[in-house]
Amino acid sequence: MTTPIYYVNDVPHIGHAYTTVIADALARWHRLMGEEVMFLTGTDEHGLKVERSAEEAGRTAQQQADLHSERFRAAWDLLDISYDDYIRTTEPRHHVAVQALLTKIKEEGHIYVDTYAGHYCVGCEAYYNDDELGEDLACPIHKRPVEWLEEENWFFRLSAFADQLTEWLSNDTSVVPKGKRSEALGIVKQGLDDVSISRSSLTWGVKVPWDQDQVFYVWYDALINYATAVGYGLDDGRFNTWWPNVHHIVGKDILRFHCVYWPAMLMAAGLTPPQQVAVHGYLLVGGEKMSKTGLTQISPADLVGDFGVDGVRYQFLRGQSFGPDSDFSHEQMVTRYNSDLANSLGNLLSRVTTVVAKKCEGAGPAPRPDSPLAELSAEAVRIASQHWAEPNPPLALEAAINLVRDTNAFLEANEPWKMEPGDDLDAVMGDALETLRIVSVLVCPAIPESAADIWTRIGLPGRPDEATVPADLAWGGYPGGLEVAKGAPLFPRISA
Ligand code: ME8
Repeated sequence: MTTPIYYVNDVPHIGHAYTTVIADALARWHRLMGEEVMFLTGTDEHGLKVERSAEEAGRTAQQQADLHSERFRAAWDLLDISYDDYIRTTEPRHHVAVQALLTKIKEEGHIYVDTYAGHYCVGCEAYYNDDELGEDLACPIHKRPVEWLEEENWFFRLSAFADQLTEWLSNDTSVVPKGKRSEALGIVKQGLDDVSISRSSLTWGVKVPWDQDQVFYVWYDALINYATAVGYGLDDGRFNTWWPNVHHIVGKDILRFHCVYWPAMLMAAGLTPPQQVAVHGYLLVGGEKMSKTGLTQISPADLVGDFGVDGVRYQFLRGQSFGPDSDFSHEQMVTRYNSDLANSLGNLLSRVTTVVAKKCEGAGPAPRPDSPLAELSAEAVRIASQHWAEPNPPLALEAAINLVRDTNAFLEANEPWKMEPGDDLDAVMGDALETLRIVSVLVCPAIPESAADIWTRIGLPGRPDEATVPADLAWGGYPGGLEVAKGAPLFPRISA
């Protein structure tokens, strides 16, 4: 499971955090499923953009990379990102892999030398055709004029892979959601030009092993990070145990690189393309894409101060649809937090723990095998599991929160707070405790610490992320007789 590797020309913002939290939740879901997961993130440290930003800041490129790479890592540590490896493209292992993979592609006859001239956007680190540019030759993403670049470069014969790419893209799990797969197919159908993969005007990069005057163009170095991290060029045995079972999570701005160039490079090297590329839309702030070069920067740490780590994670996973662009605002975050976390999940936990303390002497009763909640729970598990796997986190979480709402409605209908021991009190409370147990597992990829807190408060040993799915999601797992603790509100309401 991978995130893009982020450029070290600036600090992490919530657009990066959005992708990283999604990838983290998916990695956690696959671990729950008992799969062996290697979750990779890191930083993209070469190229003109990084070199220039270092110059502007009065640092060497390496100093710039060291500083910002650590800032990304700190942001991910703050957001409870469970990465197994943090790759930096300036590491020796990565230089080895890039040189090995591109040498292999050259040996296969897919790399040649030619002269390149074209309009280049340093912000995107990409060439554009004239018809892709706006007025005054402005980059469509950065809205700033592009530059003219002309030099002798090494080229990758991308044009030779149109048929193989079309075949790969006709498999409906290769790129998801569907609209993004159609977009990738459209790019291939429009016709593919060969691409320049090296630069002679730059020194901050991985050296072309057969031409000491050139470094690889940053994108052809960056993409290979995914292979580096599982041992390409250094440990074939390890590489072969992981490849091609790779799931990339990326934003739509880099669809072309991940759904066309990267699979073609792999094919050219005789390797299998990725199992899946999942492409999401942009978070928009005030209708504008938030980016490091835009004005609307919001740091993840600011939001954590207001909503807590899990509050922020939940918003990224539940508040935005997966695929289309969507608006992001503080107001919307408050509304979502209060309705799903404070008023639904937090409220359910508080009601259950209060009644068990008052009326069951603090010991949680066991659920009924034929509870009216059993079927609702099975349905929620089925829907959530399907959407976690798709991946579509907002729909997975919607199913889990719907089960919470149903359980709250069940309590309101039964009013256990008015019951006396001997009534159906134990049965009702046992049923509600069981849905809390099941919901903790369903939501733990999204809000791991809060889910663990619920788990502990209802007396269960260990943590929900140690559960085995689907076995532990079957109705009836809450054993009864456990000590239930009433604590402080799990998600205190936030005023707008
Ligand atoms: O492109 N909404 O790095 P980058 C949602 N180094 N996601 C956003 C976003 C927004 N407004 N803004 C950024 C690069 N992102 C290359 C990648 S991979 C081999 C090399 C996220 O630092 C989204 O995932 O510009 C996007 O694809 C990524 O940040 C771009 O990060």
